[in-house]
Amino acid sequence: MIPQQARLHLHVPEPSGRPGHETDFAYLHVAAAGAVRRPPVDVAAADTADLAATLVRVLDDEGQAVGPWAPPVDIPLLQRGLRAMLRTRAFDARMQIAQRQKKISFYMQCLGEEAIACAHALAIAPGDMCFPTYRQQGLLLARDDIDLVELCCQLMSNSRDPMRGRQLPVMYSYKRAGFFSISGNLATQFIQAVGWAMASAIKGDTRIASAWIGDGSTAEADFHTALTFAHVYRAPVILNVVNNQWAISTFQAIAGGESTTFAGRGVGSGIASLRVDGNDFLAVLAASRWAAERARRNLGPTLIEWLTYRAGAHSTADDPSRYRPVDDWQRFPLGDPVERLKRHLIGLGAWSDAEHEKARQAFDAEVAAALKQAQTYGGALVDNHVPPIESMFEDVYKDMPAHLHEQLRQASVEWHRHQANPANTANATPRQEV
Ligand SMILES: Cc1ncc(C[n+]2csc(CCOP(=O)(O)OP(=O)(O)O)c2C)c(N)n1
Ligand SMILES: [Mg+2]
Repeated sequence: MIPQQARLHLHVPEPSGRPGHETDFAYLHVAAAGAVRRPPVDVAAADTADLAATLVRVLDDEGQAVGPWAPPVDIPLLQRGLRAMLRTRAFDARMQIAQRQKKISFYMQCLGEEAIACAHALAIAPGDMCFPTYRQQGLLLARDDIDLVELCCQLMSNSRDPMRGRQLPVMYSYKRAGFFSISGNLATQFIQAVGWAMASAIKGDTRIASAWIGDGSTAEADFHTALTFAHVYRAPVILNVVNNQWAISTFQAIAGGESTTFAGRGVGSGIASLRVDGNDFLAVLAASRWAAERARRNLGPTLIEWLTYRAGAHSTADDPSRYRPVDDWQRFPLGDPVERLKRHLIGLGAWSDAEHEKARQAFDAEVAAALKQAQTYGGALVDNHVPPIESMFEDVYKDMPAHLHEQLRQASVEWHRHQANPANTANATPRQEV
């Protein structure tokens, strides 16, 4: 006789908190600062299994740098890092307001995650190529050679938009700053980065790539394909997984972070991997340098899971109070990256509350002035002044093929009809969603 069997069922992960009931953050498995070993850069992938399951941290609760991952003290660099985070935060806050004021159609903040991109920017070298997501604006804002006016023009799709209105707002592209054009299709940039790194090695170059992806997007096949290629060819690439707990309204557990870690994916693919406190500027700096050195010394890829929290909404089209407690970020055990580095620098006697406030105000004024100037160049929502329709068809083929000529002709007729009488296409403002 066949024994009676249990009815089969599936497990559907759920977050431990929901609106109106507090999150239990015990699921994060946070280690103490300084507790995790720092292996030599030529460590075997399999020997990082424990590092992919724990959490590399440097700054303790008192703001002291402790343990083997603490980088050598470099006060000017840390001050630069803190300024970069403050600048990023000021830019985000102002652009969020600009969207609400209908000056720009769409925006995505990186509030709470600033340390990851800002510290990484200071750990890589000129010529290296980052393949970011829309939440690594800190890579640009940490630099002093990126014009904020140009960023604002991109957000406004106006006559000075370097992308000429062809990209969604926030989807910047800066070859000279090692910032690859952002893909709206999640995860595609992960394989592009590995391919770029492989090409760099094939050419016998010295430049490395840095790939970026969110927790949710690791569920895409491109993520796993990228890991296979990176592992097989020991591509000189840093594989960054930003685990900010959420993919719009979907909790990270549903992408596979519940019974294992995202860093664990790397070990399983034969890649040396770390799980790191992404709100700890010093830990991000140290781990990024470690991974960059491995890539530069032909020791192959490194996967780093950065643990952080998306403090703001996913985008201006999202309302997180519908799916998570409103005070979640205040209760997040890894705190605020800006406050933590500020405390550390004050402890070193290299910063003060007054300097902090002065820097904050200066960046706010810098951003406000940039936005104001950008507005003088028009914009899709400011004065309906957008790049000419012809620009949609340019820069694809050296010689435009006949079928595109025909499409351009048809589009031009429509365009000029609309320009003559915009009422024909009233409320044409597109709804942006990413
Ligand atoms: C292939 C693809 N699927 C879905 C989307 C819609 N979408 C945009 S962002 C996003 C969530 C991504 O979450 P995560 O990877 O965790 O990154 P985060 O936004 O948290 O930084 C989704 C589903 C998309 N842009 N591309
Ligand atoms: Mg996410």
